[in-house]
Formats: sequence, C-alpha cells, structure tokens
Amino acid sequence: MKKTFYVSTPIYYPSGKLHIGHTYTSTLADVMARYKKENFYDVFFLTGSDEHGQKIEQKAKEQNKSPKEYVDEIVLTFKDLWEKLDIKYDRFIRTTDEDHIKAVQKIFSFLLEKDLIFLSDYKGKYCISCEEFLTFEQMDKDFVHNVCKNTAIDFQEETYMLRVSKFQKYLQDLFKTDFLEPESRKNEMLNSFINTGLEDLSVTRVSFKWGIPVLENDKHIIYVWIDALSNYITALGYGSDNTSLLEKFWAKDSEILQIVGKEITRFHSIYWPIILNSLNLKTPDKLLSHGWIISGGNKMSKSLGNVIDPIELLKKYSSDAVRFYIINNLPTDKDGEWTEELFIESFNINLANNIGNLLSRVSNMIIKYFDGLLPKKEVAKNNYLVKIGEETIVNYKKFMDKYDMSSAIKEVLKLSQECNKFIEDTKPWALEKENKLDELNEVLTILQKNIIIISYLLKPILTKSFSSMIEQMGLKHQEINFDSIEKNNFNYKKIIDKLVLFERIKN
Ligand code: ME8
Repeated sequence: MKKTFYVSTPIYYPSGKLHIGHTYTSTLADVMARYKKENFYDVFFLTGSDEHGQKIEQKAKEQNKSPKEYVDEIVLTFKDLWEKLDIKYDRFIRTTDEDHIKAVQKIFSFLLEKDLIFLSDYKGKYCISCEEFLTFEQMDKDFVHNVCKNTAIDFQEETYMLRVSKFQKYLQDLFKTDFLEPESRKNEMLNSFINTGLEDLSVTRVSFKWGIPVLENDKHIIYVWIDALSNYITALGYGSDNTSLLEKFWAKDSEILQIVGKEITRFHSIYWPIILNSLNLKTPDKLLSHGWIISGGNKMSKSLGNVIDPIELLKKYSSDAVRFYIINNLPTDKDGEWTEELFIESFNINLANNIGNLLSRVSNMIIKYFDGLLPKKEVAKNNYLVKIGEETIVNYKKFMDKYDMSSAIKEVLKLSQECNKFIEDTKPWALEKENKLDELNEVLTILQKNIIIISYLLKPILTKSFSSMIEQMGLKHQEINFDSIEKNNFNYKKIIDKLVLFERIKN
C-alpha cells in the first residue's frame, strides 16, 4: 500500500488580501507536498479560508455588504494568488462550506455531551483583531497586544468554555515528544501556558451573529477557534457520511504535517491536540511553527499595514523566483526579512550566476563540441563529482524528511558550485583543442548527470522552470524520479535550442 502524507496551512482570514507572510506558509506546504509525491506518497494538501467572526462582520458592514458577499469576493483573490504561485492544493476549505458547518456543530455537541464544554460567565481581556483572549504575558501595561499592537478590550459575557485545565497531564506528556518544532517554541508554550497551569478556553460568543450557531442554544455562536481548527478534519469528511479520506489521511500510519506561523502555535499545540484527543483522533506527527516575515522590526501584517503584496511581486518576477526566495532565504526556525534588494540579490547569486550559468555553459558545450548529443559513455564511478552528486541526493532527502527545506536547497546549491568549479578545473575547451574527445565526453557526461540531479531536486520549488532545465540537458517528457535519477540511463535527445533561464535581474 502507498504511504500517505497530509499537509495543511492555516486557513487565512479573508479580512483583506493576502500578503507575502501567507505566501510563505503556503509555499512551504506546497513544496513539501510536491516532494512527498516524488517519493511515491499519496498526498493530501489542504488550505482554505477562515470566514467567520466579529472582524469579518465589521469589515463587511464597512463596505455595505453581507458577510457572505464580502468573503466570496476576497476568497477569489486567495485562489487567484495560489494559482499564480503554482500552489496545488487538494481542497480549499471555507468555513462557510455546508459540510464544515454541520461537522463543527456535531463536534461541539459531542464535546458538550461529554461535559468537556460547559456554560459559564467569563471575564477577560480580548483582542478583536486576533480574535483571541490574552494573558498578561501577551500585553504591555496599557493592554496593548504585543503581536498586532491593538489594545485589548474588557470582555464579560455568558460563554461556553472548553475544559482545557483537565488536560494538564496530557499536554505535559505531549510536550515531552518532538511533535512541536522548533524547540524554542516548545519552551515558550511550556513556560507561558502549560507549566503555569492551563486555563479553560471560551469557545462561544453572544455578541455577534456571523458564525456557526450552537445547536443546543442558538443565541451562542461557536467562536472562531473551534470552528477554524476543526477544518483540518472536516475537510476530510469528519462528521459526514463519507469518511474515506479521513480514514486514509488521518490514520495512525499516515504522516501528518501542519504548518503555521508562530503566533498561532498556542492554538495548534494546546487546544487542537485537546480537541483531537477528545474525539479519539491522533495528534499530528509534526507541528512546524515557523517564524515571521518582519518589516521595520514588526511582524508584517494586515492590521499593521506594512505588507508586501505578492500579486504585485508576481507581475514583476516569476513564481519560481518567489518560491525560491521563500525556501532558500527564509529558514523556518527564525524570523526573516523580505526586501526587494535581498530578493534580487539572492536570485542573481543563486539562480542566475550559479545554476543558470552552469546550465547554459554545459548545454552550449554539448552543442558546440558534440552537435547537441553526447556519445554514450560510462563514467568513472570514483570520480569525485559523481560522488558529490550522489551524496547530495542523500543529504537533500535527509533534510527534506525533517521538513528543513532551506538546508536541503543549500545542498543543491553547493553541488552546482562544485560543478562550476569542475568546469574550471577540467577546462573542456582545452580538451577539445588537444583533441581529447573521449575525456571531453566524460567531463560533459558527468556534468550533464549532475545538472539533471540539480534540476530534479529543485523540481518541487522551480515548478515552472523544471522542464526547461532538463530540456536544456537533452531530456524531454522523461519520467524522472528518485529511482531513475540514481540509475541515470535516460534516453537523451539532441539539444538544439540555447535557452536562457534565470536571466539576471538588473537593479
Ligand atoms: O491566524 N510572517 O489567519 P491569518 C510569516 N485564521 N507568516 C505569516 C505572516 C508573517 N508576517 N503573516 C501571516 C489566522 N502569516 C487564522 C488561522 S487556522 C485553524 C486559523 C501566515 O489570516 C502564518 O502562517 O491571520 C500565520 O500563522 C497565518 O498566516 C495567519 O493568517
């Protein structure tokens, strides 16, 4: 039976257009989904939109629209962005989808019946912008939220609460595993929320209407987080008549990766495992909580207004260039900067100078010296570059399997540098002058083989350029995968065109 892999992004709020921060998370997920497919996994990739809540209700009102009219328009811009960026998801879930609404009501009723949810009067500080109750650690002395810089409001009303406190031991045990990454985030959760004693969580509201009603008490709306978190299983059919996807992808032996930004780690590492545990479902294998893209020292966010619009960026640059910068330049365990200067610099150094240059030099030499087709040649197994090529595949896989995409790509870039150095060392032009054609053929065959490896390892990232890259090496419509790449007995065709890939960006 095929192995299965399930990957999700957060479902984003349609309270405005998406920015480069959202693009970051979705690209990470898309690259992982594509990598797993190359490894013969059956993959399910989920993304979507989180459409309920007070903030959306307010935004719609400002524009004189019904909430549904308002979100319908914004969701189209989400889908348009994913298409332009070549993000290939299997389902785009909307929390206004009929099947999701029904399933969330079932989940709520089930938890209520098990007395894991109870009615209470709650008093606390609430951030409308983040739809989150805040602890004192999350605010300054004037109650300004340290993430979005909005002032939290006093909040008191009748609300249903989730009995989070009952799961103290369960969470302490869960946090002994490596389910949450990176380690620093794990410590933060332990120190700020778990070890200080878990507090019950308010999960309904009576102050607004735009949301899923509690069946048992329809003056209450199910508050965004139970609604939103449940999307990861309702999208697979939880609570519906057809649970085949759930049985396949949320199964014990299915690999489940959830990728989120660090500010919502609390919801995904504390409340979500509690809900899953209550429903008798497994905890995801990995919660990858990545850092922020910052701008001017603060998190880039809609509410701070310091955002970069990816659609504008994609008018100027290719989706491959944007995807490359995200994976190569923004390691998930740190915060990262996005500036156009850094983006152009990285493109020119890595894609134009290193890889693009290598591709064009080698294909030009194959055309010039062998009329576009190298005679079949067994290359020496102990050649150092052949060995580095093979090691690169192993190292790349090792990092990718740990979801460390940025380190994986560095391995590929190193191989490309080695290839460029190999050209300088072996001087193919001199071999041709001295008429050492057999040696020349061997040098070019080794380079060609390694360029195929480089191109293939970049395939999950450079989705649009990949076929041109291998075409430039004489491969067209060939099945390349991790098995065939090691054997490398491809059927090469004559290279005719001199393609220019990754042309330098002038700044
Ligand atoms: O939180 N840097 O939606 P949201 C990196 N609906 N990533 C960023 C980012 C930045 N500056 N800004 C946004 C929500 N992101 C909820 C989620 S899930 C059940 C519900 C990314 O529209 C990152 O993944 O505010 C972050 O967690 C997410 O967008 C927040 O998107």
